[in-house]
Amino acid sequence: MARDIVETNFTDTVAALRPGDPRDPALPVRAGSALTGARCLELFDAQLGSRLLDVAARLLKERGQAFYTIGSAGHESNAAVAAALRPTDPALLHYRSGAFYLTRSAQAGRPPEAGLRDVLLGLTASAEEPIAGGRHKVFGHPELAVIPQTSTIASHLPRAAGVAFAIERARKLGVPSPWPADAIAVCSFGDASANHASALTGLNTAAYAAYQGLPEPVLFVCEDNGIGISVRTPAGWIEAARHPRLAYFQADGFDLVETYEAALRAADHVRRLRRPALLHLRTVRLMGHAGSDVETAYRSRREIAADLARDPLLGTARLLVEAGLLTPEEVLDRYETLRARVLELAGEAAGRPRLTTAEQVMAPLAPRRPELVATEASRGAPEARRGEVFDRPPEWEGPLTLAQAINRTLADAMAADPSILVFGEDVARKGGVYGVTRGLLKRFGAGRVFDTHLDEQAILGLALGAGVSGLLPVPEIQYLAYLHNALDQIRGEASTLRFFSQGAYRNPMVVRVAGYAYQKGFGGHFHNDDSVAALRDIPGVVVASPARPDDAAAMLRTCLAAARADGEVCVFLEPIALYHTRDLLEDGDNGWLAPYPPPSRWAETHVPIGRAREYGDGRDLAIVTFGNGLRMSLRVAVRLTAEGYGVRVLDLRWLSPLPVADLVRAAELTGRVLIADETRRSGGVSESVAMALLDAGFTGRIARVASQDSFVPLGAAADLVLLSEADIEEAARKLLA
Ligand SMILES: Cc1ncc(C[n+]2csc(CCOP(=O)(O)OP(=O)(O)O)c2C)c(N)n1
Ligand SMILES: [Mg+2]
Repeated sequence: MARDIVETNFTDTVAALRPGDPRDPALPVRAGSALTGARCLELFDAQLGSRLLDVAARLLKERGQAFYTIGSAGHESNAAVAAALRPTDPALLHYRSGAFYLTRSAQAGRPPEAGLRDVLLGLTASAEEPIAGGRHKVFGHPELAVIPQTSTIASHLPRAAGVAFAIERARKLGVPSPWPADAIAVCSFGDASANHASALTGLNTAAYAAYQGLPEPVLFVCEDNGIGISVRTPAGWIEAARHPRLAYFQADGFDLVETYEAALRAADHVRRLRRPALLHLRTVRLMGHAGSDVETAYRSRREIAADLARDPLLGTARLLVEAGLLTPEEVLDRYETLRARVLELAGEAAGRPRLTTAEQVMAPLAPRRPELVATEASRGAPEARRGEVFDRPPEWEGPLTLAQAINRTLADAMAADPSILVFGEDVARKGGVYGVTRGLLKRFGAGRVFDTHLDEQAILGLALGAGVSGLLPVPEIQYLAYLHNALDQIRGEASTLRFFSQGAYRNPMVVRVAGYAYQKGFGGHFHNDDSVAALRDIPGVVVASPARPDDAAAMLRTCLAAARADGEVCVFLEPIALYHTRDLLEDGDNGWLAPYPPPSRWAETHVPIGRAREYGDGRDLAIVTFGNGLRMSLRVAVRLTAEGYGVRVLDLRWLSPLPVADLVRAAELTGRVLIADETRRSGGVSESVAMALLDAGFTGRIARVASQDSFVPLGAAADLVLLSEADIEEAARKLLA
């Protein structure tokens, strides 16, 4: 393979270096420095290894054997950042942190070639790659505390702040965590990424925690090469725009000694004071942005040449040659020997097996163990861990409203499991806008029930960090509409972790979301969001939609158990309009209340994921519905039944995965299905329900009523666009006629 200018520049420049007098490798590589010659040599090897992986990636790409090449060339001084940390410090890495990864691999005592092999298998998308198993090229390893990151830039910063928070919180609560008690989180990212809302969330969350005196040991590392794809970052921006409450350290990545010393100072600050810091590492970008990028289209030759002259490999080579630790010939020899070996390993990696079936690809998506979940969900506080005493009589309680049932279930779950945290906006002191978390702060304390600052990305980032750290987060999103500006934290982060780590890392969570419409004239669109489309198509995510108090209690137990047992990511959609509803048919009938069972009855009341609930056994019509639609449909069914029609109502209860077997059964028994869907006509739940019936070969009649493709307006005008009881009744009569 022809050598490109980065390679020839390196070898030509090294050849011209003037060797210094030989020196003892045990001594500082430069007078007075913290880096010994021997350690510098080790880091140089990691730097060379990382560079040669980029060379190999080009070769593999040319041969059509690599599928995602984004290199680390120019950023290799991040090896010194790894060296300043411990291999047990949880790391969330930028896609250019290759030398960091190789250094950590060596630090953990793995053979020198192990890290190289990992990366090459990632490039070639081999099923043998140790973290993503051919699903993506990421830096990650279960034994190196490197949590794999997707390619959505900056989306990992909220989680990083969450991991730092969780290191300390798990220790304080005595909950076992994968991270040592004195660990710090490290999180690297690029300079363009530093502008992203999710980056700002991560930095702000850490600063906000520290400002309140909370321990928040996270080291952010901005690898600043001055450009993002083709767009220059204004000179000095990273320093100018840094968060004023984050301790700031900076280093020139050309100089490995300076980088190591700055990283040591920064890491020491974070570890000792348990406070966040930003390490600003100035780098260059060599070999273009990624894959097929042709830099010359948007950068001048002078700019490219200026970066070449600041190749960090040259910086370290010069250091070693001037210190008399290597001659120029020895540097070149080291380069060539490793080059040949890496290319050899690349050839081997290209021949390793790939993923060959959809089953293989999807295996780690959401491996479910329903029996284990049923056992877990039935385990009440009487067998509580850590000797918690349960202070409740063994009889059924209530009857309770939906809000009370959720509150009661949360309290029982928290009493039984000390790893559960409840947090969000206004959930602690106020007890939630609708009182759902009332009393939890008093009972379980501020360590487990707390108000966050006002940022949904931060709330979910805390959950992501807590989830990978041994805790079981139950964050609340105050209104469904507010989930959407943070949705990537579920879509891109939470849902993908098991997939891209083959289950090595999991972020269990139960995200409670108050949602849906029908708030009788209150609030308008943002308090009456009736769209769940953006949640339902995320592979592996469980979407629970309880309508009645007894279902809410059982389903919440199921979600918590599934999160604990299988690392499940669950979104628990609570219909606001039904929180305090008491009646079903007429005032005072208490038809929407339900008794709350004692733990001894939880096994028999268990609701598995993906099982619907049926009301009635009529053979003329099945009304398929959920949420607010259930109450309206039950009222319609009572009227139709009184007229002699055989009507059954099916509450889906789970919007993902849909209870397809129960649905098809109800359809086949009646031959007529009416879908009563309070979400919007386009992209709403009814589309999937109808298609599930068609997919199953159902040949009977299907009709649907849904809300309009509109936002929900203020006041009584809301009723003009929302699914109504009258809509359901009219459509049902038409089907029955
Ligand atoms: C949220 C998001 N938007 C856009 C992109 C496309 N993208 C990938 S890398 C990149 C530039 C990032 O630049 P920087 O943060 O400076 O990192 P560098 O590549 O320079 O190391 C962009 C825009 C992305 N991956 N994610
Ligand atoms: Mg950049």
